[in-house]
Amino acid sequence: MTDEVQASAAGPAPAPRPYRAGFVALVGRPNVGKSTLLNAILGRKVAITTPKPQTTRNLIRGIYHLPEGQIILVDTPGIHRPRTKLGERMVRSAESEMKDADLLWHVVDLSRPPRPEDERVAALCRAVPVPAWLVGNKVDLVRDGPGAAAPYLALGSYPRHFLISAQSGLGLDALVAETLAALPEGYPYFPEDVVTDQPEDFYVAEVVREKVLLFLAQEIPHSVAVVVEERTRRSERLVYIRAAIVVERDSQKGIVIGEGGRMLRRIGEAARLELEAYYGHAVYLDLWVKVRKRWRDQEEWLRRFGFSEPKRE
Ligand SMILES: Nc1nc2c(ncn2[C@@H]2O[C@H](COP(=O)(O)OP(=O)(O)OP(=O)(O)O)[C@@H](O)[C@H]2O)c(=O)[nH]1
Ligand SMILES: [Mg+2]
Repeated sequence: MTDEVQASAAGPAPAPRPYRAGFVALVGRPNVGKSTLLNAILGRKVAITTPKPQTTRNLIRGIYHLPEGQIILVDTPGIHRPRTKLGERMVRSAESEMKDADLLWHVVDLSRPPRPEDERVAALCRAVPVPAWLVGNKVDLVRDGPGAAAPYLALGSYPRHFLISAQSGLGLDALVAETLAALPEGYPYFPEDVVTDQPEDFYVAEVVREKVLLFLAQEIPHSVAVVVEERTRRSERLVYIRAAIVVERDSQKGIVIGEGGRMLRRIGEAARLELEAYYGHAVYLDLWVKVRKRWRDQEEWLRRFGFSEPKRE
């Protein structure tokens, strides 16, 4: 009798929450803040971010671990009208990722009105049988968030929408919590200590490319690839890295090197400092500039630089 009274006073024990796991593709036009959002949720940098459009060129998976589940965030290249084979490949990789996801976040920049590329992304979201949520980013830059989101909501039929700032962190908790609740029940895809699927050399190359994008004028960055040619541990406290900055024309090589080598030193210094923070010890960064004529349109170079043709079904 006493037991019964106690049981009813405490209420029934809550059912254990099921474990959920799934893939969320972050899609949108260039420069809306997809990579910034990925890093903000993970709480560490796995993708480079810059104020220049078409920063991200590859699919980058970041795994967010929670006690009740695992959200695999897939950062994708911004969807744009491509002018090179590289651009075509970037856009195709983003588009093909959409149908494999459990959920799409159509990320938009609330501080700007919709552009044709946003309309294109909205159309792609409608075309796949995967739910798409509108994620209105950069709400820190607007006075009237709902007003800024309205023209974007009119582009498609989004069952949910969120106003967030990847930069300040506003709104991210709700986005993450609701996303987890929408994922299927299942088992973890990745072990708990894995935060990204990117190989170390890729990350190192990306850090160098980020500095190139930040320091060089508009057109050149798009012509640049960075390849790590050697990474050797010289001691417990020192890693040696030799990387090539590949450009498309001799004139660009001169600009990347700069007067008296000044630009290359600036890029190298900034990248080295960041890599030292990443490794937690000294890094010897050896940068070279190479010319591979029109590499962005040459199959062989695209393949060598890691932009293989995405698999077809
Ligand atoms: N004010 C503000 N700026 C932001 C926010 N999120 C991103 N940014 C800035 O927007 C710019 C683009 O950010 P990215 O994360 O590189 O954009 P992206 O969508 O990944 O771009 P692509 O890789 O080119 O497709 C950077 O300068 C960011 O600092 C935000 O919430 N508020
Ligand atoms: Mg990006």
